[in-house]
Amino acid sequence: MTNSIYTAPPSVAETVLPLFGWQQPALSIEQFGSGLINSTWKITAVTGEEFILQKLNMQVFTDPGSIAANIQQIAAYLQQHAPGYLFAAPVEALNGTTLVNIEETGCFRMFPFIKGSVTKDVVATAAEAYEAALQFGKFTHLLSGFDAAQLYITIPSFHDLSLRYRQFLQALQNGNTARIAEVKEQIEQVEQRVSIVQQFEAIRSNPGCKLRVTHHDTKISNVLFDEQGKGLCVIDLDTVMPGYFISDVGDMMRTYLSPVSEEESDYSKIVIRTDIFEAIVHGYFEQMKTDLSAEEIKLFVYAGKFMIYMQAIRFLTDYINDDVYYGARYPKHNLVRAGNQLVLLQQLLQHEKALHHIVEKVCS
Ligand code: GN1
Ligand code: MG
Repeated sequence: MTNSIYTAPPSVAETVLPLFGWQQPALSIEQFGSGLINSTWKITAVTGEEFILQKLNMQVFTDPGSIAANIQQIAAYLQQHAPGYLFAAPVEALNGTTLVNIEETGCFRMFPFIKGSVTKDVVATAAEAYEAALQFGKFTHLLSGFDAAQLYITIPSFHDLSLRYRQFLQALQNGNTARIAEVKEQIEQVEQRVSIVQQFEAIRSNPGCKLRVTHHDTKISNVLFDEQGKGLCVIDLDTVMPGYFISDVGDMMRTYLSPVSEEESDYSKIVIRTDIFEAIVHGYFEQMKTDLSAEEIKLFVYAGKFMIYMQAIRFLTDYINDDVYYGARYPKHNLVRAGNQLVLLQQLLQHEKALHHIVEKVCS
């Protein structure tokens, strides 16, 4: 369930629905999904039709119009070049746009709920990981002829690890001093692994590493499945921007490899499932193998280090900054999340060699 400190009560939805032409109140409004940033509801109309309503977090997405414009460009490209691809386009409001901005309430948009589609919160099987990786690979692959530079940057420097590291150092200067003293050990662990930032810098200046249309939030709940478990498409396109493949592959590794999520406080449950890793490699390569350069393929395992390390830094920085970004449902929430990611990183590093062998095996 969402913890979101930004969650608005369903009555807000009732103010919004008339702006989308609804003449009768919804039959039901339920909170939906587990995102940390936006608020999401599933809404059933009196006709029985179902929709997803979302309130955008405008502290994070300061220019929602840029998201709508990106979605529109992508939808138009896919309609022309991949007409069979299922694309969950947003619904038009009465004012002709896909976003309604209600002063002092927020910015809302709506999507039709795709009938028969199923979402998952955790990766239970290798088959699910394969399907999801194939869908994220397919998304980037289908858009390989689209000029990524045309996309608006919806969150500047979103996956810029060097910037995240600088923000962490800044928090050590200006953050909550009691918390800084409390997390000394975690700070040391982050500092010890700074070579992950240096490797990112090398990637940025390597012409063999290409900027492509990248999803930037490849958790399993952003894939729609059919009732037989086949992947249908990806959703949540708010952070689709030019990026490196390590963002998408890395976030799959971060969120699929362990059977428990970043919320788990019993760190002994954090383990690396190598069969799930192999499935990610198979699924992603199914679509992307010929798009990636030999240099990029060598970075497949680094992708996981990159994303897990960045998420550990982001949670730890937020803890030091009194939880201003992610919010917290209990006092040490972001510290628990940061510690979880640091353990996950340690586990990944222990499996590094074995994971490289899997990539080589799948490639040959
Ligand atoms: C946020 O809102 P959600 O859960 O989809 C965050 C991601 C993090 C994730 C960690 C815009 O995503 O980058 O990986 O939390 N999105 C933004 O759970 O900051
Ligand atoms: Mg998201």
